[in-house]
Amino acid sequence: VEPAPSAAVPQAGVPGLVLLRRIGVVDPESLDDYRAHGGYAALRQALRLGPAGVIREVVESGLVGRGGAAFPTGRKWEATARQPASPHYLVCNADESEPGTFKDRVLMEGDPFSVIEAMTIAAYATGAEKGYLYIRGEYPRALSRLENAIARARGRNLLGRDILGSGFDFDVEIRRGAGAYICGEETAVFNSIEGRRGEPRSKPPFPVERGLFGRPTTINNVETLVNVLPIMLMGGPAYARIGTGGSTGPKLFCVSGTVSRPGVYELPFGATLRDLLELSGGVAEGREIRAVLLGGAAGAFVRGDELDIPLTFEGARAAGATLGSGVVLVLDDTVDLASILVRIAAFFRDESCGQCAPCRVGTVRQEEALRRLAGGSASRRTELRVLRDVGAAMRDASICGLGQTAWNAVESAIDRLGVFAAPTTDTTEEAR
Ligand code: L3W
Ligand code: SF4
Repeated sequence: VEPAPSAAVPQAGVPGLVLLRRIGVVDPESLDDYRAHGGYAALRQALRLGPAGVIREVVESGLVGRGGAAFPTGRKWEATARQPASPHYLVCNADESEPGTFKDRVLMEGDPFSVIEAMTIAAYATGAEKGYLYIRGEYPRALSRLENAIARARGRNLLGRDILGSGFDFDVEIRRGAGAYICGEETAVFNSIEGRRGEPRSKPPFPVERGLFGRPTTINNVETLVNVLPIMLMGGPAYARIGTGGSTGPKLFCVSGTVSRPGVYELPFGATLRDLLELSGGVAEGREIRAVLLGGAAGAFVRGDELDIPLTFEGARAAGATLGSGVVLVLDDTVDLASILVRIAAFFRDESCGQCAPCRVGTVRQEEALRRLAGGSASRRTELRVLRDVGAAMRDASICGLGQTAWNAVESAIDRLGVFAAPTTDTTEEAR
């Protein structure tokens, strides 16, 4: 049974929210209700600004991608818009599969028209007449709400030919993934839509030059696109005043693990990890936070005494972590960290597409070494050396982000949390 979006959004209905403001408030099936709550005012503003004006506002907003890599959205849009080859495509990456990530699901289930409106604005700015929304196969409710939103938008000339009499044509087709994490990698999304095996392509060329069907393509995460609506309504410079100089705007965080109120939270960039954990109720009375996994399986652990880290891209980087797509997995002192590491390693081994050897072999070797360490039967020094060697090979030589980041969380658990550290009383050669 899928929980209602409001159950996953403890802040639902709280005044002052930007991205979550309609969640739990608007009827997600009704275009009239969406419009009554400010829907489609952003598209009208975009049509007034013209494509170049829209891109200018997005550049000035400082918006960067919310899918994990934080690439400047305005630069991406500019780069597609100036490509002479045609047609151009727009792809919304809704294959939300990073373990611990569920923010895009909340947006799609609770405010589906906003995703379609934002895609329309992005297509208008970048010169695309056709958009694809690639959605994770395990999100049936989001799928049906988006299908409904597309049908209703078409019925009111908000999709299709000559949208609102502007001369701009655009329509959206939905494609479903079939359960593979790697199909969320942007070039694997293209292969999957094209009917090929969902494997990443080498980059460059970047999608802005040669993307879907070999054509210039803009691909953005759901949350990235939804941020364009407030940018249109308040203007880029005003949006840029939310957050910090290096990380502008509001951000959705997916809080899970041993907290009392898990769910999706919206905070302006710059709030601290402690602020976020207070909002989500913290850990149970008498328990302590042992670790927080920031950025998901591809991210890094921080310790329970590092909660003053600012939740910004630059703050996370300075602390040797990453915000990734907004995962905040909280682990109290009852959790067996070694078994969590084995699960993370098993996930990467399972999800590797097998195309390149460093990742195909490395993820298997990493899991094996962790299982031996967790079982306590191994030579600690030897296994840690295996892990470091394999981790370096995956990071340096893998084709895509999966292999490049598969060792991040394990490395941070060993180096920062001291998982598998030799007991101080054990002075044998083996332990050292
Ligand atoms: C034009 C250039 N475009 C880069 C574009 C590129 C892409 C974006 C980021 O994601 C992250 C990782 C994990 N001209 C460009 C350019 N671009 N240079 O910018 O590119 P890149 O390659 O840095 O990152 P990526 O491979 O797209 C890797 C995260 O994704 N991740 C997990 C994702 C899971 C979710 C989810 O569940 N919602 O997002 C796994 O690896 O954090 O940082 O568009 O084309 N010169
Ligand atoms: Fe496939 Fe892993 Fe290579 Fe990525 S790094 S292409 S997932 S084998």
